[in-house]
Amino acid sequence: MPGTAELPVCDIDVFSPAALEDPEELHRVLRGAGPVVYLSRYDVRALARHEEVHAALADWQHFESGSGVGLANFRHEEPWRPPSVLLEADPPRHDAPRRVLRDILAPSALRVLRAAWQRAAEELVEQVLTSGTGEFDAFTELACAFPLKVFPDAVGLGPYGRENLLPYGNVAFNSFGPVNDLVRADAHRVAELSAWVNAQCAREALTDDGFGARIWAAADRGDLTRAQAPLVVRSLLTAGVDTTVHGLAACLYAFATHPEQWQRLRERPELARVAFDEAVRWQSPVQTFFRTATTDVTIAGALVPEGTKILMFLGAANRDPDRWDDPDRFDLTRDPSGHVGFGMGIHQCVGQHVARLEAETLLTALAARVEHIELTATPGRHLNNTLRSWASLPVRVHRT
Ligand code: HEM
Ligand code: OVM
Repeated sequence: MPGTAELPVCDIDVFSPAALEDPEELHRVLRGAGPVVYLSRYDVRALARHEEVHAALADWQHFESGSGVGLANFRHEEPWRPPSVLLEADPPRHDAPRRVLRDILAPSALRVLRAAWQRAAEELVEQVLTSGTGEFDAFTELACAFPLKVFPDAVGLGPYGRENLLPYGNVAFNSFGPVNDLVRADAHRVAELSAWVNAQCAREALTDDGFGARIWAAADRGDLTRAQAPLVVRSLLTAGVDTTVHGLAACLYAFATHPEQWQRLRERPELARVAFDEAVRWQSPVQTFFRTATTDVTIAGALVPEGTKILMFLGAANRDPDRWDDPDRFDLTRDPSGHVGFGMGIHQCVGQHVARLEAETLLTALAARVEHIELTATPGRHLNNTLRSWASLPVRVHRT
């Protein structure tokens, strides 16, 4: 590969089970090696420092998404599904879908959901607290249950097949990595899961009062084409479930392991929002995304040749000691703004207000009812090529 001779080289498989299970040591190695590191295993360059990750994400002119934001280069490889008109598109094609979804998912548009989501959170927490011994799996009972209780209804999905949502997201987030055992394990389900998700994107499959119906109404107005509308619905179903599940799990894990921070939240429940952002910084539920260089471009003096892939380590940037004081500490007194856990620039997470509303309602319902959260066993990780995800979070809670 041209221009790699001068670069620090890392031969670690960054998508190996060991690296995915415990990425922090890898992140230290990558940040320490230099501003641009050559990953020989995948023949790509990588950025792991906050300054370079932030700058590359902000520079869509030189670092495009249209060739795919995974390892696969859409210039040379057939994508596993028609590309996303948001995530995998560049201006000007990105503009119209982005504007439509931005308006539908804006804080002002979500206000009507808050009271119902708050009630749903209170019901769920009451049910978990009264139905057992106070010992339960906070991953399945809270982090999975709550988004699945509120988000599919908000999109306007029908009642059948919702159990496909998490497996489909798992497939989609795995697909940004190499074709490894994680991808092969689900290969037999891809056709069936895709068929279900694609069917839910049709106007007839959606209720007439959800995000999905508003996307179709935008097509009626001519703000989107009729071909784009189902793909924008698909973006919600792909990006909107697993992310919040593992983001909420990150919050619960953070508080279970930082009891003094839980006390702080209980004293000041209005910290729920900053707590969620700090948990997203601290765990980075979405760990990585790629970009592709549109021209020969230099980063910190290192040439990145046109058409080559660059892997951005959001999780490493979010714990860069040159950007954050005591980066490994989960701390509600810090200002986490500037973290890249939701990305940065024109592709920055358009669903972040949805995620924040879920976190805020669930955390305030819990904070009002639970004095302590503690782990009763080591939490289980679920491995995914892109998501820092969970399998279990066994906890004991004490009611107030
Ligand atoms: C984009 C993370 C929740 C929908 C992104 C990106 C990140 C991200 C890092 C940027 C991708 C890039 O730059 O290539 C997260 C995290 C979440 C979350 C950590 C929860 C904790 C959601 C939710 C939705 C959503 C709830 C839908 C309601 C999207 C969409 C994009 C996106 C459609 C593409 C935006 C574009 O390309 O313009 N998200 N997300 N996300 N997210 Fe999220
Ligand atoms: C999409 C999308 C957006 C963000 C993340 C993502 C699977 C997908 O537009 O389909 O991950």
